[in-house]
Amino acid sequence: MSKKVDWYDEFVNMKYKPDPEELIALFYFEPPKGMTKKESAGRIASESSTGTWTTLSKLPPRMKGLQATSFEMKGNYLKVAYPRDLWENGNFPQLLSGIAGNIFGMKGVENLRLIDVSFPRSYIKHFPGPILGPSGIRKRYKVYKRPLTGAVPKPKIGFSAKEHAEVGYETWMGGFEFCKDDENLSSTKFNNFSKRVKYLAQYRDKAMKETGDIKGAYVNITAEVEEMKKRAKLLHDHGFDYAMIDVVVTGPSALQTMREYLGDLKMTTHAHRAMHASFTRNPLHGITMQFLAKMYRLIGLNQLHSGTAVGKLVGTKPEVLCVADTLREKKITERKKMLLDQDWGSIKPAFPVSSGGLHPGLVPEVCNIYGEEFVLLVSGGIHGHPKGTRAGAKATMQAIEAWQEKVSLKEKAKKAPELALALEKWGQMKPQ
Ligand code: RUB
Ligand code: CA
Repeated sequence: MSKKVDWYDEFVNMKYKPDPEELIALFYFEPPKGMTKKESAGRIASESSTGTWTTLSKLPPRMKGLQATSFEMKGNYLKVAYPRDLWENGNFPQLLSGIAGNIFGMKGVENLRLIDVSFPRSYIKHFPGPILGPSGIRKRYKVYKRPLTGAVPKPKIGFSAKEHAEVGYETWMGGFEFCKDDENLSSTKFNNFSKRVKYLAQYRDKAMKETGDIKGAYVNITAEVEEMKKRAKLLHDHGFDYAMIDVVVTGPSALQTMREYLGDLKMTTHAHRAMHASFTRNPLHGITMQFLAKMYRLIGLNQLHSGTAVGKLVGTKPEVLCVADTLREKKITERKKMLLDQDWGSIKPAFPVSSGGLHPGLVPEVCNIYGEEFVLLVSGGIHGHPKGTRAGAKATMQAIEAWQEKVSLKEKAKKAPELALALEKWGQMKPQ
């Protein structure tokens, strides 16, 4: 009889009852041809914790207690329990290197998707979470009982700093709270970051004076970390309380550093998720958006793009709600195949942000999905208004009012000429 060469079977135990202190991960997985699910499940738990591909001559007794265990399999859904001691306090990159690391590249899986992780309090408490929850942000901006509103000057890149701020001014004057940079705008030859901040501050002050409302901006500081700090400081010096970061491309290590730095300045963050779809979009392989949302809330970002369900980018309504609720709720109860139980303890909530292909005709649908607790971004859908940006923003605010007043857009448009023009152009179209 041949000798046992691997010990993957020691990482599977369907009778195992996890300890409340363990981290529980939910995966979707498919074994490759010729391998059983159990063999594949053993490889997932092994490679993401203490294992290697073959039996070893030396195993100190401690090892047994650090092994992960695949303990529940329902169809292609697998739960794995990870001992708390495997994980360093407050080090999110380390966690990713385990539960979202080598396992995605193993020949022992045909497909693998990390859906969610349930964290014990003892893990969560080493992360700061957002410095302010939505209620704190609402207080700063004095906006209640409706979504906060913002727009990106479009085209998304190409304006000079001054032109950009002028579009921001029109956006603010139309009733929106925020002018937002786009994800690929940082500091370019034609639109220098410092100049943009200077002009935005001037136009913001003018708009505040003329409207009597509080106005802000999500200016994109995305760069190398030390540069991001300088840009955040410049924003702070010009009276801005938000910094925007492209959070997927900069990564959790940079974000943890920036959370500390921005927190000292009492600044909040707007998190753009550009690049997420390269690994969240495939339903069979990769990482879900709700897991990313969980990571960003723990690290302490204040608001995160979470989809529209009706706009130009992929994402179904249940997916959008998984992300929104992960950001907003204090406690989550298991949602089959989508979310695990999670108690957030004292970690504050964050705002979901709905953006991408929206226009006034879609506002009630988006508000029906999210309720009032979110940030609504309408960009092309205001600048493309037949009468321009300011009228487009007004039309969007009128659509929000219609939703609050529970009247149809058509009814509202009778007394709202900007909304009437927007509906004439776009109706309820869903852009692609
Ligand atoms: C929106 C836009 C945002 C995307 C991001 O512009 O450019 O970057 O919404 O997508 P517009 P998501 O309103 O003109 O479509 O929010 O899904 O990450
Ligand atoms: Ca964009």
